[in-house]
Amino acid sequence: MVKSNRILTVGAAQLGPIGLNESREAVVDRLLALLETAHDRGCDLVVFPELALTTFFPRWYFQEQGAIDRFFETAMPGPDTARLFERAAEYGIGFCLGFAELVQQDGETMRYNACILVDKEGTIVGKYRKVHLPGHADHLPERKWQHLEKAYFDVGDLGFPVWRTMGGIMGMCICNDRRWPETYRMMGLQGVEMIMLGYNTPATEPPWGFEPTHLASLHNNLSMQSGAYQNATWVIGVAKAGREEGCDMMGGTLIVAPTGEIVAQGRTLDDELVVADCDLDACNHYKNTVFNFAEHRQPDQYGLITETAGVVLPPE
Ligand code: CDV
Repeated sequence: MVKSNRILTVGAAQLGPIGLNESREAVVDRLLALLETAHDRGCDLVVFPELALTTFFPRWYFQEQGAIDRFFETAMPGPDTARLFERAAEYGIGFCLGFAELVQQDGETMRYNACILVDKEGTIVGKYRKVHLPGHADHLPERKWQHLEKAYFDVGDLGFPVWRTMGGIMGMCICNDRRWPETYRMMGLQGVEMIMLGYNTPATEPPWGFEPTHLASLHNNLSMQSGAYQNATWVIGVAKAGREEGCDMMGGTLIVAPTGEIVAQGRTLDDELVVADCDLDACNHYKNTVFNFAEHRQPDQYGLITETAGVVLPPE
């Protein structure tokens, strides 16, 4: 058998809690420590979680825009993140980083829950802005924790692109996006071979109401394993975990193979690097057989799919 030369050693860089007032400098120190471990373990690529530079700030209601904007980056790399880019390039490690992005577009200030893909030379090759923003737009004082993503972020405007880099076809999404089959399918239809995603998921109190801890973990795995299998792609899912300012965040960082199997998994609720050798050629088997889209998909027969976002019930 010919050995694949498309093996990427991937480090899923789970983060433990980040305090509300933890400085960017302190957080970047933690990212650099994980990068150092990734270097020692021979990683080609490191994936950091959603909003990896700050606490998960949408859990608080802030009235002043300035109190919200302090969590956003206006440049990438910026003053705090430049050393991450430099060290990663020195090591020849690519990375995916989630952060809050503040940008001027057509004379308007826009705020996105974003992530970037940086190649082994330190160049940003891709950007994704979160499309499926969960939670609510209004302050809900009866809730212990807010989930104000709909208030603090604009809906992502970049779709679900993929990029040819690091020897493969790479894509990204963020947290709640992982629960939606459309996310994976949009990238699957572009031949994606590795989807990188970070998440901040409460262990028991999502915005849709109380759930036993085992369901948070079941739905996390179920979504990523089915997305991987049905699109014959690797999925790297990376948690921000642990008790963050009193809110318990689930861990469960996963590396999922195109078979849908979990090949590596986080064991802690803290900073932890989960490593696996991911053979991009392992995508080929299912892409060429059961999920050969060109041969087996039947878009003409998918008549129930409509242009509206919601459900269209059949006539009574
Ligand atoms: N940050 C997220 O997008 N969190 C959502 C829920 C729990 C609000 C998630 O789907 O995990």
